[in-house]
Amino acid sequence: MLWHIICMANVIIRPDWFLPESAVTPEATYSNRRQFLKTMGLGAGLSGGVLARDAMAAATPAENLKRYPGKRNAKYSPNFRPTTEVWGTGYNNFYEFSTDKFQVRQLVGGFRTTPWPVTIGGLCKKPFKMDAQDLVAKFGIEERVYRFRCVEGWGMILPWSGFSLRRLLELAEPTKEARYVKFTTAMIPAQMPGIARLPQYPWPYTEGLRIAEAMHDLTFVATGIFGKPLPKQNGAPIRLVVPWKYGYKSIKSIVKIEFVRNQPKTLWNTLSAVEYPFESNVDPAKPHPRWSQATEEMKGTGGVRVRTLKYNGYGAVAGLYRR
Ligand SMILES: Nc1nc2c(c(=O)[nH]1)N[C@H]1C(S)=C(S)[C@@H](COP(=O)(O)O)O[C@H]1N2
Ligand SMILES: [Mo]
Repeated sequence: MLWHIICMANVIIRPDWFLPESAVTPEATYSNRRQFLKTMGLGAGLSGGVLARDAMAAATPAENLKRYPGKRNAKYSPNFRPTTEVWGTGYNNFYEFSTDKFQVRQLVGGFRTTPWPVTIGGLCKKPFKMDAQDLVAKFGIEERVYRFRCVEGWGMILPWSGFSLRRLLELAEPTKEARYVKFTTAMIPAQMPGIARLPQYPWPYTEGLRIAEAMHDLTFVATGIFGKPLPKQNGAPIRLVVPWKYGYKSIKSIVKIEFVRNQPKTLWNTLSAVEYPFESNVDPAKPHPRWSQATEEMKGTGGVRVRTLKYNGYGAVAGLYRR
């Protein structure tokens, strides 16, 4: 509490990463602090600027709605024809709800995605906590049309809205000790009926990337798809999209991002390290124990199979793997 007051008095010193109080403080803490200031009789003693900042509301989903669709980033959007929205938002892997891809959409009704505080911490100088809607307001969104490749041998072409993960990570100023980034999905069994059906799984769902992979331009934080905010079945309100890796690396409904020293455990790697190696780059030459990876069925095409490309066609990442 004291820290907040000191901070607020120092209104002149605003580094680049300065964020309005309302944006960095989860709503509960925020209104508590107001109450605290009032009780202490401090509210009136502070400058008008502070009051103005207090009055600033955090971004709401309704306000953010008008940002969609984001401007398409041509660099990352070759002339692909996206998969139909019916497939993209109706055929989903999201085991917290169901292992039946057609069922997920029917089961997300009770899943609440606002408010949605996301914490960014671990080995960094400026850990922070921000609501997903404030992240959208802070970073803005652009659209990128990416190939998407699930390890089960199917693919889609999906128009995502969001921003580069790197921009968010840089805000936290990772230290030199940070070698990996770990991501964690929300675990709310009361709202996620699939969790109880898989009690042997090491929930919550976790994933990870090497820091250089996480900082790559292609690594995307998606907040929307098909020109709209993400539907819950696609991982609302924020999920990762790593287009050159198998789909399970693209973790949904993220609540925590941590800089860590050692390769983090991930849900799939813990269940089967042979089937789900940590790196998991798309590679048609490396068969999976259960699925050949040479080709993929493009969903929404009536069963067309196409040849799978190394790095899912994103050869630009090859430099990350040269030794
Ligand atoms: N939390 C969480 N994230 C997840 C999954 C999951 O079950 N839980 N499934 C993964 C897999 S296997 C795939 S293929 C993609 C599917 O994303 P989509 O439904 O948006 O196409 O999400 C990935 N992210
Ligand atoms: Mo997948």
